Amino acid sequence: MKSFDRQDGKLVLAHILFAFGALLLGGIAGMMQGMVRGGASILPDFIGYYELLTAHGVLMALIFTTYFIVGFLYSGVSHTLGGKLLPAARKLGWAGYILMSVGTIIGVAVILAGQATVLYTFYAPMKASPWFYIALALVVIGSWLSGFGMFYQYRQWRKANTGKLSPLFAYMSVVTMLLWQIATIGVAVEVVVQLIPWSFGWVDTVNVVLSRTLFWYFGHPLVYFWLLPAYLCWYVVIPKIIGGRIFSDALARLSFMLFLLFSIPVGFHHQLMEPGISSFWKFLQVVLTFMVIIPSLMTAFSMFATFELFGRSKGAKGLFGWVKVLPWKDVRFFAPFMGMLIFIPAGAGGIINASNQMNAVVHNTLWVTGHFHLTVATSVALTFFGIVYWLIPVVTGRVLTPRMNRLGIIQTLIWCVGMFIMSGSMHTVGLLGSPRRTAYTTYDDHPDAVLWMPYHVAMAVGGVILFIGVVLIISNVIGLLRAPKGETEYPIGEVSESADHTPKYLERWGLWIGIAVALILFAYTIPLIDIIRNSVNAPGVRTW
Ligand code: HAS
Repeated sequence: MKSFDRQDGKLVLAHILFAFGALLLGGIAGMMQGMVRGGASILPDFIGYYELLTAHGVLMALIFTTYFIVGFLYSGVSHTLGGKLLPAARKLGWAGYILMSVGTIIGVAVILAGQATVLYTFYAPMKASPWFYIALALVVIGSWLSGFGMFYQYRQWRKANTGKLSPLFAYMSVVTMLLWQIATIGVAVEVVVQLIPWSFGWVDTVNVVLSRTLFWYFGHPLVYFWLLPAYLCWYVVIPKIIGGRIFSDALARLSFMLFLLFSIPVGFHHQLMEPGISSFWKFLQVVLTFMVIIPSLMTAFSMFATFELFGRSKGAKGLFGWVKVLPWKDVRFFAPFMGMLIFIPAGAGGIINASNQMNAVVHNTLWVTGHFHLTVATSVALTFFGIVYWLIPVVTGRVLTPRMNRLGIIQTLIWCVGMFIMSGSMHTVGLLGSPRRTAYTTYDDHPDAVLWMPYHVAMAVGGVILFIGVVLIISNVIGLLRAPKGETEYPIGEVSESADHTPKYLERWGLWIGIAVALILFAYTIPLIDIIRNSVNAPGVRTW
């Protein structure tokens, strides 16, 4: 077993540790805001509910995820594409890390100074300090550099290995970063062309519908940028951990390519209830939204097949006999598995959101908050937690001890219980009409609002349990850094012998990028022309 390159290990570890630092700060903010919403007045004078909500959203949804993903993908790119990053790829990785970190520090400082209480979607016409937008731009540019580093390594590998199929991990990393690069163009244009000049006062007003459309052009693929690294782990790593095989390399690659095609031209499903976009284009993007469900269904099928084939090879009988032979006591499997299991109701919630009539019931209610806590904060986060139990040992030359493994299982269970209570209450009270993005209020004791209160208390209880989960995962990360020295294998699964071979066209990037761009142009050109022509401009407001 070849040990992980030390220099590359430092780059990966720097990203992972930054991610968990953000998780801790974001977790503190989350617990406090949950308690406030549940009716406890615990906030000191110098910080408000919405500042905390902004810090929570930015740190958890944007910073924790991006750092973790870049670190994780770099690890696999280094391991599978030659066992070592090329100097240029490593330099780009560090340059990206530094830019993102400068951006994060400025952004968090501006939020805590009360100059950017605009929540993580920073909807105009709420206007933050220009430094908030500049900070975001730095984070995005930093992540681009990291993506370029991975593309460079992949390109050089392919030049040196003409005709060979690239490793699945690297292929999936390239798709994920490509999706990110194409998606972030939207938010970059919004921030650079609209928000920075407006927040500096160089222009008086902002086109609100345009800014939200550019945001959601980015905002929906953003959720798949979170999801794809989790899927990567399910497809590539989990088969190895359970001792099975990847069901089909071709299916795995095709599902990732379908995400590249269909995850971007669908942003309007976040704007179904907004004026200024014609119903035809909303309808079209909802159809494309239903297309993007297909690769998730393919992933579910593939995972079931991997588990079942493994179970049968161990002599499991009956329809679900294979369930019994899965390695339930191994946290590297258990945490991501719980993520998969919970993704079944989480994904079903997404399908509900995407349907226009049902969106009218749930939009802007706590149901949506419940939805994204199940998807990103459970399915994705639990998978990321499961990854650290082998990734930190791999890059630091250590081994996972049985005690750490047990603590990991306990952490996973605590997370699931906390999320069940919190997200379950959010879904239910959302259906009763309780709005999202609001601090504690009983609306002058309106009978409907009074009915919501027990659920808000339950949300606070779930939030406190989740915070215990945050503390435990942080202490587990520290424990892993101090684990006994030794060699841990980087778990990369092998493809099942019975799988069909992978067609070469899946690696014809020009073709796939071309189709993706064509779909984007088709779904967005005319609506954008309409939005610019009939622009609804507004001056900035500070609601805090
Ligand atoms: Fe969503 C809002 C639609 C998936 C995150 N979503 C959000 C927001 C976030 C978010 C953050 O159409 C709020 C944004 C904001 O602040 O306003 N979402 C969907 C759809 C899907 C979906 C159709 N969302 C996600 C994922 C997220 C995420 C993934 C993060 C990672 N979402 C919406 C819509 C809205 C929305 C509307 C706007 C709502 C509004 O009005 O504001 C689909 O991609 C879901 C497909 C998934 C499945 C599940 C497949 C199951 C699998 C597990 C297999 C299990 C196994 C284990 C193998 C069909 C793969 C089983 C083993 C056994 C033993 C049983």
